[in-house]
Amino acid sequence: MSTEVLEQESPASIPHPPGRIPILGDVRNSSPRRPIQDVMRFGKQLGPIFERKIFGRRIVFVSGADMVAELSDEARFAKYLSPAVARLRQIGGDGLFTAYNDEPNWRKAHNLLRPAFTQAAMRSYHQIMVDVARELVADWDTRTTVDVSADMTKLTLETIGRTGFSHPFDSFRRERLHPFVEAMVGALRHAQLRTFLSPPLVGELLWRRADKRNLDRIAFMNGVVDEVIRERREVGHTGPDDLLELMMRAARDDDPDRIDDVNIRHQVLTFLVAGHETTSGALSFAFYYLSQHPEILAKAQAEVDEVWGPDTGADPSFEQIAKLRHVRRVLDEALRMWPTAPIYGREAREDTTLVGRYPMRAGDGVLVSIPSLHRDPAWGPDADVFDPDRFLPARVKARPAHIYKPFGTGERACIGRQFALHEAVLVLGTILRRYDLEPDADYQLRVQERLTVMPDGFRLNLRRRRRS
Ligand code: MNH
Repeated sequence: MSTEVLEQESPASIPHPPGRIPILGDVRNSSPRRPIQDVMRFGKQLGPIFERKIFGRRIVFVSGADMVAELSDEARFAKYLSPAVARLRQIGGDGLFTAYNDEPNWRKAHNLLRPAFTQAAMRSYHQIMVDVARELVADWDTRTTVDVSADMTKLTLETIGRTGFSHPFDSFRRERLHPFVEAMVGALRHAQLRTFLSPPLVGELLWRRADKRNLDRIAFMNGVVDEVIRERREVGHTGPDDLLELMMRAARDDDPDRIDDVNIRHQVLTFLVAGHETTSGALSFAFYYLSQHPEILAKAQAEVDEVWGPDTGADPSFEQIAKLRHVRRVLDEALRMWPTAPIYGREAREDTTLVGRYPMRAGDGVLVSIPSLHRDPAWGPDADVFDPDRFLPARVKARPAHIYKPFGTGERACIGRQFALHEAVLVLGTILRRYDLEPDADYQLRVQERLTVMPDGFRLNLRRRRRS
């Protein structure tokens, strides 16, 4: 199942989309601007495992609950870098997200940064997250209609900037998104198109201009990061440790896990991107589904009122966040419908056979389509329906263990999971306590893709809640 082998014979039992064309492969009925939604559609047609061949490069997609359960076995499988993620090494290098398993900087950075993701660390970020949510509210108080994805992006960039690097991006003082976001979105889109618009369709030469523009974007992002690092060297740091301080101190102290300046830059860039793009999508989808389900919205508002008390301007405490159980289930369910980092790869450590039927050689990789896994028959017949009560503890326990993977799996699973959940529940609670949400009556969900997924053009109409 090597993905780079030309014209390799494929095991007959793995289906592929209809209309395969010699040499070009499975390029019909596919859109390089919406590769995830293509994969979701093919999964529906072809079942829990299928392959796509794009100019001789064969990619196997898996979404069956039984297969994903096996792939979660860390003794047999490890993280595999999909072709799209491998492209992101231009940005993240051997930083945490894009490192190959055998690159020594992964373990070092993982050891160095793990303390920044403990419960105690979350506690130290809480007030910053509250402050950023307040800035969002101050902005929303002046508006009657808001662009949800754009504003969630402002919020999450601000949060990771301040918590991770003590660096504000002044997002709410800008009319437009920070230029860092524009460069990042452009770079993610470029990586997506570069992966799914294959060379014979668009010759290498035709990419020259787009590649050059992309290098400019990356240079711009590097400049933002270098400024953050330079500021730290000059101004120093006070207050609780942030991500940057953990890395800089290790370098100063000759820690065995110290990483060099180039790798620090890769980590900063990785966290600036991974730490906000996916959380903003998750929040945006949660708001979308809440706006579509008035009874779920009302229940969530009632919970916030009860647990946090009415909106008198008092901030929620750290402990009050995790008490919003229903709000948390809304978020879990939004991440089931639209896991915002929708694909992860797994490779075989040794020669093996997946579910006793699909042979894999050591190093062979497959891609898990998380949105398809999240609609596996094991979820029941109504998997396309938004229903937060699926995440009631008894119902979670009644399901197989490995059918919900919005944060990936194993040692390379998301390090920022608790961070994202704390931030997202805090923001949902803050907004639900203060506003009634109404969608534009004729809005139909469109999902835009840039390796991550995000609602496109979704606006909410806000009204301050009236209390009886
Ligand atoms: Mn996050 C890895 C999803 C929020 C930082 N993240 C992953 C993976 C998934 C993922 C899936 C595994 C990818 C793979 O196996 O190739 N992450 C999410 C989602 C959210 C999210 C759905 C929000 C919702 N992630 C965050 C936040 C941060 C973060 C917030 C940082 C503050 N994530 C990472 C890093 C990795 C990662 C770093 C790579 C971890 C590793 O390989 O060691």
